[in-house]
Amino acid sequence: MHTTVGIIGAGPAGLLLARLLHNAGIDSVVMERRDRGYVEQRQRAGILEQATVDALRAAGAGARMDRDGIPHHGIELRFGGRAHRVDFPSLTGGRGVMVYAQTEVVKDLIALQLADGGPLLFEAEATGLDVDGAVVRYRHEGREQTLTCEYVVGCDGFHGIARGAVPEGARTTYERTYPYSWLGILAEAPPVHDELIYAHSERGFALASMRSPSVSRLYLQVPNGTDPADWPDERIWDELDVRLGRRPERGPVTAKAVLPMRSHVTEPMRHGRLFLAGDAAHIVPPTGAKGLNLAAADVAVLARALIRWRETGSAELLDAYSDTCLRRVWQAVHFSYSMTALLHTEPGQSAFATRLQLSQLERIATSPHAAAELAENYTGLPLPD
Ligand code: RFL
Ligand code: PHB
Repeated sequence: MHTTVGIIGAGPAGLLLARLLHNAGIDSVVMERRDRGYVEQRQRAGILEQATVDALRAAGAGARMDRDGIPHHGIELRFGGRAHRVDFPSLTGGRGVMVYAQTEVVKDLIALQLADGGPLLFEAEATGLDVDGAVVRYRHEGREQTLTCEYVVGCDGFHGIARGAVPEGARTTYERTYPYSWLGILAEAPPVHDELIYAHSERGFALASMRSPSVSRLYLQVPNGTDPADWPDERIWDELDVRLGRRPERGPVTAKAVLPMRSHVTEPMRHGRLFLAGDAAHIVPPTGAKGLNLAAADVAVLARALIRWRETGSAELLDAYSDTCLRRVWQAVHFSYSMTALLHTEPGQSAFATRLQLSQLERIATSPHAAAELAENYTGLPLPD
């Protein structure tokens, strides 16, 4: 099989790229190692920046998001026994975010791609990559097969094969692991509040998010290596009561998982005819809600570069892809790191460190400049021209 752009991975990055290319008349093949049901049910992010909302609309995938997504204009910070609201529009010149789950984004993009897009192959695992020749070997329907392309895009997430296909001497990795994890639950219970609550507490961080008017998504900071079985539902609700400083309405817990946290960047995001996009190139801790949004920004930049190349023969934007993305990626890495450090309690944290956190939170609550720094980053930095 031959195509113009071979895309490995049908997460948000791969699916959105395929749509943007399809709408510009550029053919692609998407291969995904898991089955459709698995990809559509995988619980992950829930907050879309304005630029992501715009990219989904531009891809023709905005209809259900515009109907069912919940626009949010702020978040609540809780610390030292009080609550402070950060108002996004007044601090950012009118920007906000959209609460619309990654599962729904993925479902919308898959439905469109299967209805009128190029091939989208499930249970098709890329097993090898020839970067110079742009050849992908993959296993599908029990057979080893080969895809040749003009360009290959690794949208295969942190555990994919694309990043490893770049020779070690040609890439640099920057990484940090954090000394805590998140225990995340999905519950059939109305949201705790009409906006997200990010809570600092000496017992650890807590976050109250939502998926719909009847489904809550809630997180607790827990030690690394925590077994979810040690957290029966009652214990989770009791701990949320204490850390959030209010009593969420309780309901059946339908999913429970422990998520480790890391920051990771691989540079450059291109080698020969291979491009890396999304989690394949970078990971951030979820505190700033940036992972999915960075993936969407990468492929918006890449789609524009591929369209320019196809229309004019110029590879100028493709050559600039890695530098263009990395500037914005590092801003998000820094923001996610800062917000994580501000709100979590390290094992054995000193009273001094806790006072510094509280004083920074106080600064955000009292200085429009400090609050604007948070609001601008949270709602998303602009995409490069
Ligand atoms: P994805 O979504 O990981 O998609 C990669 C896809 O590639 C497939 N794949 C392969 N396919 C073919 N051949 C191979 N050899 C392959 N190897 C892998 C995988 O099956 C998968 O379908 O990456 P993408 O598209 O870059 O999107 C990135 C986002 O998914 C990610 O940044 C966020 O979900 C991160 N993240 C969160 N971000 C937030 O902003 N808020 C959150 O609450 C949040 N929760 C999470 C998360 C990431 C998690 N992971 C990766 C452990 C919770 C979890 C559990
Ligand atoms: C979520 O709804 O899953 C979510 C929201 C905000 C975050 C992280 C996760 O910062």
